[in-house]
Amino acid sequence: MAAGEEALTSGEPMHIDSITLREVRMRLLHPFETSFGITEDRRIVIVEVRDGATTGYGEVTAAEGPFYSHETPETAWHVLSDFVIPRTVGRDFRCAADFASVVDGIRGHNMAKAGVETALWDLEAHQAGVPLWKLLGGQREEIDCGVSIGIQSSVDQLLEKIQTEVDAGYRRIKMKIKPGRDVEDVAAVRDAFPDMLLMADANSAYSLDDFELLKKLDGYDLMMIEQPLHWEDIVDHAALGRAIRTPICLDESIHSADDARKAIQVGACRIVNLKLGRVGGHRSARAVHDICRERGVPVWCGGMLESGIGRAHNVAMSSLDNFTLPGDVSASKRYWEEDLIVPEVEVAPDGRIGMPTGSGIGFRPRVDFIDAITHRHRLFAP
Ligand code: OSB
Ligand code: MG
Repeated sequence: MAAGEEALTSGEPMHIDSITLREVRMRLLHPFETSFGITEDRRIVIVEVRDGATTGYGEVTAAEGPFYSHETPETAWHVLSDFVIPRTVGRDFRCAADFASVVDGIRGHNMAKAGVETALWDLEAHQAGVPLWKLLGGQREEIDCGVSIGIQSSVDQLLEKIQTEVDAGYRRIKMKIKPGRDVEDVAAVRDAFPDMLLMADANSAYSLDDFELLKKLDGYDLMMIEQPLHWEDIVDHAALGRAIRTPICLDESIHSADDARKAIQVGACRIVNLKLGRVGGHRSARAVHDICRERGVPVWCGGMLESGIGRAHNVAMSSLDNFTLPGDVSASKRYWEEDLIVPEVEVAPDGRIGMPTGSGIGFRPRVDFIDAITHRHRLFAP
C-alpha cells in the first residue's frame, strides 16, 4: 500500500461469496442531448457483491452506445463476465482498494471495473459500519450542486429550463454545446442570466480549426469550457489553453491520475471533471483528486445520467476536500419517475446535498423494484 492510503482501509477483510449482474432499463423523464447524440432510454448494469449476508452495490456508468467512450453496457457485461468477475469472486480482499491490483492486467474498460470496485467499497463500508464518504476520507458534510442541461430545441426552451433549475436552487449551470448551437446560445443565456455561474460542455465536438469560434466564448465569462477538443487529446487542449482566457476543464481525456498529472503538466487543463466510471472507481478517483490538489487544480464531480446507485457513489466521492466546485450531482427527480434507492437523492432549496449518515452508500437499493425492471441477470458464485 502506498504511503497516505491508510485511510482507505477499514481493517475488515472481505470474502466475495457471489457477484450478481443485473441490466435494468430506465426511461429518462426528459431526453438528454449532447454533441454526440440523444439519450432517452438508459440501460444500466448494476453490480451486487455479497459477503455472507452483507451486500454492496455499484453501477456501470457506460452510455448506451460507444459515443462518449468505447464502453457500452454490452462491452461491460462481456468484460465483467469473462475477465473481471472470474478474478474477483471467491476471493478475499483486505480492502476495496486492493481490487485495482487484481484487474491491473485488463487494459481499459474502466467503467466496467468501476461497477465492481465501487460495489466493493460499499460492502467494505457496510462491514465497518461507517458511511462510505467517511471511509473514503471525505470531509465535506454538504456539497454544492449544479445541473447539466442538454441541447434544447430552441433558445427560449433553454432559457426556460435554466430558469427552472435556478429556481430549484442549483448553484451552477452547465450547458451542452455543439457546432451550430454554441456562441449564440451561450450569448443568449449570459444575457438573460448575467451573474449566474455558467459553463459549457462540448463533448469533443471541435478541433483547433474552430479556434476563432472557441475564442469568441471568452466573451461570456464562463467558469470553464469542458472538453472542447478530441476525446483523447491533451496536446491540442494545451495549445488552446494558451490562447484563450476561459479555463479548460478536461472530462473524456482523463482516465487516471497519470493522465491528470500529464495534462496539468503541459497546461491542457486548469480544472478536472472527475467521474468514477471513467477513471475506474473510488481508489483511482482519489488518486486523481490528490494529484490535482497537490497542483492547485480544483475538481468537480461529473455525471453520466446515473441511477441512484451511481449517484450515491458520486455524492460520497464529492465529500473529498478538493471538490471545490459544484458538481453535476443533482436530484433523482430530475432524471427519473422512480429511482432505484430510498431515500432518493434530494437537493435542498439552497442547492446542496447533505452527506448521508447510514453505513455504505447510505441509500438503500429497492431490490424489488430493481428486479421488476431487470432485463437480464447473471449470478456468479465459485
Ligand atoms: O460529458 O458530462 C458529460 C451525460 C452523459 C455523458 C456525458 C456527460 C453527461 C452529462 C450529464 O453532462 C451529467 C448528469 O446530469 O448526469
Ligand atoms: Mg463532459
